[in-house]
Amino acid sequence: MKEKLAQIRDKAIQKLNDASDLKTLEELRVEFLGKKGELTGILKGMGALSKEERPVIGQLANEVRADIEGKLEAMKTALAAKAQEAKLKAETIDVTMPGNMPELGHRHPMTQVIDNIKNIFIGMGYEIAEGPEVETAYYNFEALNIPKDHPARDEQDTFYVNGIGDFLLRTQTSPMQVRVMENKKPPIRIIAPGRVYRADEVDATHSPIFHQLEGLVIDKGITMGDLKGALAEFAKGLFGEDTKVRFRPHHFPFTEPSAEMDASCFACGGKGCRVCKDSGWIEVLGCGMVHPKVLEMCGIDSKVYSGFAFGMGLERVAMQKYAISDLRLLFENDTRFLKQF
Ligand code: 2NM
Repeated sequence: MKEKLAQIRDKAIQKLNDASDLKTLEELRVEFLGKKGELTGILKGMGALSKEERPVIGQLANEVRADIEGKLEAMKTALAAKAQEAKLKAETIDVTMPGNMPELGHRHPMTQVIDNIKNIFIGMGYEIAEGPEVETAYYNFEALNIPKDHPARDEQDTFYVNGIGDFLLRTQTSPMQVRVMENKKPPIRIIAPGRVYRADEVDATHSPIFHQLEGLVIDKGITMGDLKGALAEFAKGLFGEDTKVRFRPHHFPFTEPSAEMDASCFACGGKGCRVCKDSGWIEVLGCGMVHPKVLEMCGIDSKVYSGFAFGMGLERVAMQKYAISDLRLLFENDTRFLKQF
């Protein structure tokens, strides 16, 4: 019987040692310590033993049971530790791996151009005026000395808002300047950037919606010299310190005299290249001395005050500056295009 117990212990310890997972350990527990196990069988047969043998075998059986239980617990702990270690190893994170860089957005090229121009004028002491995109014919045309029969007023060129009086989508930002002249006593020094609308067919250089920036300076004794000085300074800010400007006579209903300003080509310095179509110059803006009629209509005494005004299309500036060949790209918001600026 002693031998039998020793065999059971050796066999159990051996098998437990070989166990590789918790499920096997449980099967072994049932096999050796369970109700139908060998050890229980021996304890049940103890009744047949002599009075002397019984305590000896009983004690030995208890020792064997304790040894198996002890081994079982030790194996359980060891296997659990092994499983934990394997799990940690599988989940190891390589902190030296390069991360996924989040893509950074940036300002739209139009916004960059607008901010750039705003900053140049802010640096020269101008304030920024903004106003409604839905305007009245009075502010958009009448007050700017654009007569009733002027082609710009035609429905083919202007979006009228049907059914509510003479409302329209502003075709220029000048109505904003009219509002400022009506409400503020000179000196006035403002720029008015914003969206404007014209009933144009879409092509590489036209869009029914585009951005304009106009400027206005009114004070006592403002002359064409002030206009030229301010706009030459602006051209340097936009295209670089070496930029030269020239003025060509032009006509606008709201200014007299009127001119268009060219800047020496920033790409070739005036020698002629693809950007300036070999002329050495690029057209930048329209300008002029504010017409006395406009001043009077806005409540400013044209005998005391004079001023200059100018206006430019911002898509065109962006297209020149960034060498963009098709204006539509600026409205489509294709990130493959926008990423480049
Ligand atoms: C231009 C060209 C020349 C202009 C005139 C005025 C106002 F309100 F003072 F009469 N605002 N903007 C102006 C002058 C705009 O754009 C090509």
